[in-house]
Amino acid sequence: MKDYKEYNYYRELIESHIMDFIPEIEPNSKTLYDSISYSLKNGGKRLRPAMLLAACELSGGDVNQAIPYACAIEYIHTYSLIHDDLPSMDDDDIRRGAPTNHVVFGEAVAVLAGDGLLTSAFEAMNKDMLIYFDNPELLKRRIRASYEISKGAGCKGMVAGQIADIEAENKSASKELIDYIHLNKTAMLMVAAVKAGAYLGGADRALVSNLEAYGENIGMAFQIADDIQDAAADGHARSNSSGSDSERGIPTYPKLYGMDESRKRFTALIDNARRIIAPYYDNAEFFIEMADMVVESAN
Ligand code: GRG
Repeated sequence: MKDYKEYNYYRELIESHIMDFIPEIEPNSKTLYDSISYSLKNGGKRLRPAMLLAACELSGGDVNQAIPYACAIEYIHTYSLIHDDLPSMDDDDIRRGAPTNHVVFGEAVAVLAGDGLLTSAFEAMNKDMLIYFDNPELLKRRIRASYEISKGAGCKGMVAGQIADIEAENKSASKELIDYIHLNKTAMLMVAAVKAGAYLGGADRALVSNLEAYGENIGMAFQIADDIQDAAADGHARSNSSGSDSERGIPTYPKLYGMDESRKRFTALIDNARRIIAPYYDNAEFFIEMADMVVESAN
């Protein structure tokens, strides 16, 4: 992998704060803490919080003040992976090369770890807002950021995508439906990350809407890259026990469009993302790196 300078900077910043907003250990709830900590420290790429911090900085904000929101979005992402891996959902035994949360801690604890992470995300953001009661402008930015994160994660975002995904299993999905699933399940949390960062940094309307468009294009490309990787890995030894989305009857781009057309659509989305961010070149190094990383992941 190339040396992604800005990405590495944001990633390291998040690593050093990732446990900051997880409530302290109490003997009676230690298992919950251990289970949350297991998944939070288990080598995620931290893409969404890095997007949030980079958007904040591009908008003129101070990344150190955006840490609670960056951690919140990673907590939400981590909960979604723990729940997605459960036997009642994707039933995966391995994530990031290690046993999934429910394999180590049992299903009930894994459900609660997800619940704890989701709740801690809002606790972290709300606690930060309390500091800004006397500064309506800075408080407004934080409320907007938190609202974007709630929307992207919720019933008109990631959770909506997940239910559509589950219901589409083993059915013939239309092209509209697969776009709905990909947009909501994967892209909306990335859109939320950049919009939240933009609001925190005080972006003007044009920058908010450009970052939103970037997030949507890169998020869709990210999910199609995942589909392409899945399709390429079919037939090879896989790193999880339950097989690829395609093997499990979940609609994917290569299944609906074929590999060549999927790659064309992927490239068009990446080109869009690069075109949207190009005018900010000097200040948008991370977003250029991220497009390169997504391309790398599809090859
Ligand atoms: C349970 C409400 C709920 C939603 C689950 C995240 C998700 C929705 C499903 C995961 C299925 C999946 C693998 C989708 C592909 C896109 C995706 C979210 C990949 C994982 O994101 P990365 O690569 O993860 O950023 P890391 O491991 O780096 O944190």
